Amino acid sequence: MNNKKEEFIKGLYEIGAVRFGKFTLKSGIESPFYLDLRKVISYPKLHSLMCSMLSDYAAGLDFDCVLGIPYTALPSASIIAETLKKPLFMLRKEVKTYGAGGKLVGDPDKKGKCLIVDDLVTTGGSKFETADELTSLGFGVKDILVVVDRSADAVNELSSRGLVLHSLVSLEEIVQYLNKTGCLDDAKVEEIKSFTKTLPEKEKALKTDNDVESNKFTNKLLDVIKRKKSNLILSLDTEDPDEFFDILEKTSKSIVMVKTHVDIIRNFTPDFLDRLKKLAEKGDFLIFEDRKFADIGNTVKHQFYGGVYRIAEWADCVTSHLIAGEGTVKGLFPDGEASMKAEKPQAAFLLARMSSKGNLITEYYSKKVIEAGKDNFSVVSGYIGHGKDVEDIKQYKSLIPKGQLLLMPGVKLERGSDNLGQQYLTVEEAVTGGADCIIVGRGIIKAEDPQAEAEIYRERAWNVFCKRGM
Ligand code: 5BU
Repeated sequence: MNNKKEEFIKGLYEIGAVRFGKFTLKSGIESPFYLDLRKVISYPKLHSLMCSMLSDYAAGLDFDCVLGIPYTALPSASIIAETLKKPLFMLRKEVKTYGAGGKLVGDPDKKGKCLIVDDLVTTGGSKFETADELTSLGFGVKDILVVVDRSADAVNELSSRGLVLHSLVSLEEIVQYLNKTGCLDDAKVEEIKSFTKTLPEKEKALKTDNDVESNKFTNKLLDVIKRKKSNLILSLDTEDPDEFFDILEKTSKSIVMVKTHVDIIRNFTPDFLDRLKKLAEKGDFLIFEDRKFADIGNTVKHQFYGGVYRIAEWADCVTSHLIAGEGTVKGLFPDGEASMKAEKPQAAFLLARMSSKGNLITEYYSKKVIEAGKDNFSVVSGYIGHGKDVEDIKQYKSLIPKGQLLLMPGVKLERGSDNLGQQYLTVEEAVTGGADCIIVGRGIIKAEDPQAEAEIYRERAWNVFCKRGM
């Protein structure tokens, strides 16, 4: 260990940024040590030593700009940027509701490969979040530089998602040095060692305990998502049955569901449904009829089970408004939970927000839909939603109960709109914000090669989804 490192560890110990005893972590796990670097900025000599070590390390990395994760790392990031003459950026913690721009502070024209700086790494969670946000804003992200790596396995966790973690000192080095200098006895060193060894298991157990329940249809859909490594729902909006099957056959490998508007199909015959069902089985995808039910329960019941289309006989799930109240969902699934016990579980997705410009849905209405969906958890698998930007979607997603899903239409590779009010977010914005599946229509079916295009959408959504986690 070099002198600078030893001096730095000694400094951390002296100001009480490293302590030993019994501490309860945020996760509820009891830890034999405590690390808190927030104090360092109040000790100019120690802070300047830390920043010079960070700048020396960063000088060996390849990056165009620097960003510190708020708040502790903001002063160090600005000193690194100043020392190495690189542009500095910040991401606001809070959402700005007025004026121009979103969460990014800095000149967007200066963005490039960004070095993320932070004080500690514990699980890597906040680093993934920041990396995703920066990527969705058009930055390149590879290197993350932290002062102390106190994690069990963050280097590998991060590298499995394409990120490289660098740290000035590890917990092991801190313990080693303090043991050598007589600040820490051997018994305590052993206690810390065995604590860090068993930490990943403890964290995993905690995660499993908290695993959320979903209804039977949601579980079925999640299984297809995992099996096919896809979050793509194809919206096959064509009137021509031949074109419908031609595109569906070509794209079936890449999708988890096909979304139909069965009432737009020309020459609709029972034959159409036979072909569709067979193809769904062969291609391992589900059928999603975007019927947008909206009437009183009794009428909806006839519309779902009867008429020409007999939707209940072939659709795995459907969309529904809630403008007429919960009666609509009761009309769709009069047996409530019992309908999930059927061999083929079926469910509804409620329209809590829409993608079209000027739609009349208010925040109040949207919240009420989610509340009612929560009360009908056994037959409501989630919601259709959209948003202005990543932050807006994140806020909306936070209202959705765990175990229910957010499906998002109005998605393309680039932002934009059509001339009838449809508004498009990018795949990255949708999934980073919290969409569990994206619904794509014209982006794929009007492409020159729908098969290749579907694969592009699948891959882009899946990559972000894996980085983000459920
Ligand atoms: P597009 O071609 O990707 O724009 O098609 C989007 C599909 O999603 C289309 O079938 C719409 O009916 C559907 N949709 C939507 O675009 N926006 C919404 O808010 C809802 C459904 Br709900």
